[in-house]
Amino acid sequence: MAHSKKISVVVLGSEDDLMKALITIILGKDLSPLSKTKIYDNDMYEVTCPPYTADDLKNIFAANQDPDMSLLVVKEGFSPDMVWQEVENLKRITRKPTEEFIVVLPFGYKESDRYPFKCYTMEYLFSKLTHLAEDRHLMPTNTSLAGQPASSTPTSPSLEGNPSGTEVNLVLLGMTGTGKSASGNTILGEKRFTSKASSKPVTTECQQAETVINGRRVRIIDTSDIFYDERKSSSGEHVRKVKELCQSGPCVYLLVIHVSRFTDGERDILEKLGKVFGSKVREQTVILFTRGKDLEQGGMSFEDFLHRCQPDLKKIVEKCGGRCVLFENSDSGPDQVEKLMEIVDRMLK
Ligand SMILES: Nc1nc2c(ncn2[C@@H]2O[C@H](COP(=O)(O)OP(=O)(O)OP(=O)(O)O)[C@@H](O)[C@H]2O)c(=O)[nH]1
Ligand SMILES: [Mg+2]
Repeated sequence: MAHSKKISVVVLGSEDDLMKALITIILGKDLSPLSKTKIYDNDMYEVTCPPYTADDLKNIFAANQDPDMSLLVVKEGFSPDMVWQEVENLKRITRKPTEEFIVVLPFGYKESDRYPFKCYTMEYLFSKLTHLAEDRHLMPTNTSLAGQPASSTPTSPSLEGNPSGTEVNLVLLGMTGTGKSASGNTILGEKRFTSKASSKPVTTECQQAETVINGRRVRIIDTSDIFYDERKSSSGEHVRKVKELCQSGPCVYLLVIHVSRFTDGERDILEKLGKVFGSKVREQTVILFTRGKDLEQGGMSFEDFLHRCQPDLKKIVEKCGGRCVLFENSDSGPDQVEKLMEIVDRMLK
């Protein structure tokens, strides 16, 4: 075990049972009875759970000037306004900025723009904690948080080299405006990438965000349209960044295509991708069609669409082994992500 500084976490709130449950999961050990004066720890994390009074809060933040994470635990059915007031109160007492306090959403809650405070879903919190520990080289060699195997062996961007089978990089590729960022947000279950209607490219830098789906750590890599202006040196730079991010595990490309707008520029997209990511790219690609509602409104099923679509598009689907999925990002139900992950799981086997 390395001798790096442990990750310090402060757990706040008035819901003792929930706070105890959270700390138990973080540390992987029973804390009975929960004491508010103790520091609980294991090899990676150091958790404090101070009494929820102004004096105690002042003390803990004075003693522990810079905790890595300050979590506010709330219960199911919480009122966003009340929680916001609580965060403001914490800010006032501790003199820390409001972003310092992360509200931990109860299981099953999704992050939403309507919350006026910074919040994490449980899954996102645990992936964040795992990453902090990895960055600080605190992870044991074969286990990570919540018993998931760790994943530090670098591999080339391929489907192989994933001994643990618990992680995957999903790279969103495609032309500008097709819905790459929107699809990334759908997979993440929260709005992390900027997605909007625009006459010029919205995403100009490669970005990443992580989630956990069915126990698998999924890193979403959102890209700009790498072929938008191939003459620019930035195009090569984007490709380099994507390849670098994909070193950490197996990689599946999601080629995003607008279901009712297949353009000339997309006809030879697999060949173009082959040139930059290697000839095996089609074996690693799933076609992700967006705007599923367009088909619904036209009274067409996805199967009909695939059957009747333009021959060039049909060829692309065939070259990718028929692996395709239909998304409607304006109505992001879990089914579409489940279908995608079934395909991804099959590819990784
Ligand atoms: N109705 C509907 N709109 C969508 C869907 N997917 C994307 N959009 C909209 O299409 C527009 C462009 O989406 P983005 O996610 O920004 O597209 P992008 O591929 O990331 O674009 P760049 O970042 O410019 O490369 C936004 O207004 C989205 O809301 C979808 O499935 N249904
Ligand atoms: Mg984008």
